[in-house]
Amino acid sequence: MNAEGLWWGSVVAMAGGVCLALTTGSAAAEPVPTNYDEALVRSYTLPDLLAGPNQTPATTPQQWRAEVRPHQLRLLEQFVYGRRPAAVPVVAEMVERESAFDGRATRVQARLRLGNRPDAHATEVLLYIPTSPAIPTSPATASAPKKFPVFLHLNFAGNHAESADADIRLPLHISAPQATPEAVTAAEAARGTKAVGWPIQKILERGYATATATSADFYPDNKDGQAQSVLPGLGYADTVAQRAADEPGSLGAWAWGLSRILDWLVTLPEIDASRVIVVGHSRLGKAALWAGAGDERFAMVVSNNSGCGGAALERRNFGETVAKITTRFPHWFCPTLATYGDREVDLPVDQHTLLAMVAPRPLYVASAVEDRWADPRGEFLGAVAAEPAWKLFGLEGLGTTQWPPVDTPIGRQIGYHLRSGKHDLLEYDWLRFADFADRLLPGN
Ligand code: GTR
Repeated sequence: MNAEGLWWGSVVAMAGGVCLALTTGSAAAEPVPTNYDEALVRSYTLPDLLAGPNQTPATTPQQWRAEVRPHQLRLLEQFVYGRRPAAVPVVAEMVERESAFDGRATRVQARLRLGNRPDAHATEVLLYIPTSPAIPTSPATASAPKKFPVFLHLNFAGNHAESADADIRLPLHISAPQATPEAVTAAEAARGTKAVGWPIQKILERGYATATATSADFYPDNKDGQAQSVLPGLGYADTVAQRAADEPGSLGAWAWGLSRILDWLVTLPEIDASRVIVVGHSRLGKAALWAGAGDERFAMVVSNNSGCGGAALERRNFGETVAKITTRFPHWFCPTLATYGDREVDLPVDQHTLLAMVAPRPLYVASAVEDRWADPRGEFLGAVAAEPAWKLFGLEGLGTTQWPPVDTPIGRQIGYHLRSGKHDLLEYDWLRFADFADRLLPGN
């Protein structure tokens, strides 16, 4: 991806190195080159993620839960992601339930109306559930279906793009009456184009159900998407520009949507409500982390290449920065974050704070060695810095401060791998998530 830069304002040389003080200048200035040199990463001190509202650090899980975690979560709302919208009733319509993959799975397509109003927003979820063992283990269990853990992720381009299966329904905004014939034709042409990022049968073979919905059902990913998003109906502004400083944007809407899908998943007899794992890639990895931070019903949280505003520490001036991301994507975060574009060091949080909101649940952070824009070392260091939250519970996080070799998964309660290759979500990643979940979320 081409990184649009910030405009040169000034460069301030400081003792011990060069600290690039980037300020937004006139449009005439040249874009600031993105820093990919570790030697230019400024030294920084991270905010104490154990500090409560009175700055006294938590020393017990009880203090964490009662005071510190709520305080840190409020800071993340106020300075980064915006207030978390309230839940609404989810009204589910089972559109289709069919056998799939030669009987090895059941495919479910369900339409979830997000609220009681007939004209409320809706999303369509595509879910695959492994077929229960043919022979019940005992008469007692013969009637009760096996309950499966489930991976849940939002997708970029529609459920139909995630698999070549011709029976997968087009996104709601494409199947709507106002959709143009060209849009329908384009959507049909997109069938299966993202399938490499969702190895459904491999996930099913590992004993996991797997579900997805398109992020556009909650917030179309563009700076003018607010009006068509779920946010106005939840009491927020109609446009990005009209938002109050701590109002959510698309990341808040996507995280909210993941929780609404969770509301439905846990009602299904074949799904183990105690083992719903939220997964996200890149911008949707930022959303998955924020969903897992705000909704502790998610048993495990997985960030894949989430980068800036995801797992990567913002105080590092490496790859994408707060100024760059809030300039290119003004609709993603709350407006306040953009005011810290050149002064991340003044934020009362950093991304280790976000990761720590998952504690003591299992957290998996995945990087890719060629994904420099996302700052893979910064994602690893975010996980290292989040460990004190797990330590409060007597648990180890990564268990090391050594960045591992490529393709060498590590970690205890926090898992991590640095995959060879580029910014992507691949079968290798999914199978490491399953390995980690096998260990951390063993079934009954
Ligand atoms: C980039 C953005 C990244 C990441 C990525 C993605 O344009 O700068 O933060 O979110 O998109 O979502 O693929």
